[in-house]
Amino acid sequence: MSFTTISVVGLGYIGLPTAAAFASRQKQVVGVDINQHAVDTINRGEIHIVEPDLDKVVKTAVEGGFLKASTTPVEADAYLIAVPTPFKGDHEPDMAYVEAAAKAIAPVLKRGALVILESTSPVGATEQVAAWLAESRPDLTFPQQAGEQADINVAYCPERVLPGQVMVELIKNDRVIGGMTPVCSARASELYNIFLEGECVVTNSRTAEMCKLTENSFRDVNIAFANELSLICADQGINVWELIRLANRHPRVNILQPGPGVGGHCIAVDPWFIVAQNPDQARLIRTAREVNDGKPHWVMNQVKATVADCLAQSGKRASELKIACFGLAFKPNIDDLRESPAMEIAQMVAQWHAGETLVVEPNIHSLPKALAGHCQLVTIDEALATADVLVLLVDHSPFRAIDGEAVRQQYIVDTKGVWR
Ligand code: SAJ
Repeated sequence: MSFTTISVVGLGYIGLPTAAAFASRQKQVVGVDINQHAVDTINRGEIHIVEPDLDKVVKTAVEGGFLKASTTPVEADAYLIAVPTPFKGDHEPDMAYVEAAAKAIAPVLKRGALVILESTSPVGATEQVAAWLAESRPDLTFPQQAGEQADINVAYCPERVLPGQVMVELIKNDRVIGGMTPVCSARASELYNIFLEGECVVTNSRTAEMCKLTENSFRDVNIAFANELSLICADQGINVWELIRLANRHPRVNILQPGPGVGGHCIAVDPWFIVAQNPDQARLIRTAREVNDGKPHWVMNQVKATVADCLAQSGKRASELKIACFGLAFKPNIDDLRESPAMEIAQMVAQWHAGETLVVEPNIHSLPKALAGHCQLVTIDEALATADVLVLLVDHSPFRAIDGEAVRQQYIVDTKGVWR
């Protein structure tokens, strides 16, 4: 059976671009979300998240009648579940949204449908989804009961797109397809081939689940190595950026860049899923998380030491001193402040500092609640003209473009090596 109607459950950073990609290939797509505001916004042909080029694709799809949003699931040939999987206080994965999504689509499932889990999940989550569906629909058969003959096919296919480049990577990246049976994988590949230019690489659901967690843990461990080097180099009086540049001239060395810590909703979260399931084996992965999570506190100590130097040299009182934090986003050239180490550091600075804390963030128009009232949002020029201490937290392009001559301050904490 080919796919005419497709339903995407969860219209966030992954679900909405995916729904729009299918709709742009003239499939009838219904996006489902519990957020009424998101549903209304999309049905007006607008978007509620920031991602380059997504607005145009959604507008065309909605105006063409191929994409609509709803708060209630409808019957479809294929379902993609793309809801959040955060972790709980103890770093255990929280599967409540996935469970709710599975239980919401179960009543409208029809024989022959394909269900795909895309959300980053612990190993075994796809089998769990199939179990929840089977529990709600004893009238249908599922792969764990009927194998290749099942009425409903179930697969895990992780998204791997980079925020800021979603519309390109969604189409071009290869896709890992983890069906519960070979038939499930074949049908899932057929579905993605509707818009995919990359290749569908087939495996089973547990390997596909682990593959997604592995990719982000690989990056986390490698960033932790760079962050650990930055601590060691600070103690040894060595410029870590020069060191990494030199080491990377070796043909088999490719060290990533240190920074204020690791942010975003993926790399700082996903490794914990492996740790939670394998606490005794995942020692390196756990330590990497701890190294990266500890970095903002180390940066804060650098700020305190730099301010102490500035006070001693200038003879000013702390209340007379202005500290300017450059950048709040979780990585360069985006406006996303969620899970951002730069935000965490700016908050620590504002709470600790007796004088004024300035913030420069060219990608936002007003300060988030956590900082409003404690800091002032200013332009690059204002900060450079009035601040005593500069703290560079994100390497946004406009910060990189600042002429070295314009930086007259000698008290600088530069977490990205921009003003070295
Ligand atoms: N970072 C460093 N040093 C580096 C590279 C990154 O400190 O050398 C920091 C960034 O500043 C940021 C964090 O790491 O705070 C994460 O940024 P990122 O650009 O590495 O990744 P994300 O979170 O935007 O997207 C990742 C991607 N995963 C990989 O590259 C393995 C993306 O492909 C995934 O789809 C996404 O996670 C996800 O949704 O899982």
